[in-house]
Amino acid sequence: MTKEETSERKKLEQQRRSEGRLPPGQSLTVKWPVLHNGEVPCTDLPNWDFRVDGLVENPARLTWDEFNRLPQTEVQCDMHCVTQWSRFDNRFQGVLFTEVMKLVTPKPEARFAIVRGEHDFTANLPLDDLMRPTTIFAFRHDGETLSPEHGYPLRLIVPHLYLWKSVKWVRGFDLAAADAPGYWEEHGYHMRGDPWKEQRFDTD
Ligand SMILES: Nc1nc2c(c(=O)[nH]1)N[C@H]1C(S)=C(S)[C@@H](COP(=O)(O)O)O[C@H]1N2
Ligand SMILES: [Mo]
Repeated sequence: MTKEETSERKKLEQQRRSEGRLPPGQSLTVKWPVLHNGEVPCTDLPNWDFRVDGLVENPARLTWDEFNRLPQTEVQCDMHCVTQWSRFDNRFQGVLFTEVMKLVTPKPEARFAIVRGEHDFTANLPLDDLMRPTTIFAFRHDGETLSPEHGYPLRLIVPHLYLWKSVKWVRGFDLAAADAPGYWEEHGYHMRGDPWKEQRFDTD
């Protein structure tokens, strides 16, 4: 980064901080870093499916074409990563979580979800967090198809929680009555992960 870029970034960071948009312990990034465990999967769309299972009256399975036919919208949001970067004003295009929930009838005791990605990656989230109107299954970022390393063909985005909850290469979710740790939560990360409360590790 040049000196000018650094001072420009610092200025923007100060501005976001004063607007109350930069959570504690975070700094601003303009680039979009890539972080995940394991290899970027190679997706075969004809064999791709999206499943909703667990505590639902009627489990759902959608093919790629069926998922694409669900109503789509755009969410503008900031992203906060536990590795201390925040990226502002992202536009994600896709299907809201609430839209997918219209396809199933959750049982009354369903309060949590385990979201599943390729290679058995999972993240646990309270259903209330997923039901926010900004939680989206995204196909595109800023109008462009998601790149493979950011989650192509489909990625969950939960803007108000740390980004490890935003499962890349997402393939579905299971509803549950009790909270159970997902992949990073098994490795010491927080069960909820609210950046405004700095819920980084299970000890926070
Ligand atoms: N399927 C899957 N999704 C994942 C991960 C992963 O290992 N596998 N890592 C998470 C973590 S720890 C982070 S910080 C974000 C990073 O997203 P980015 O690479 O698009 O910045 O993806 C999250 N989603
Ligand atoms: Mo992460």
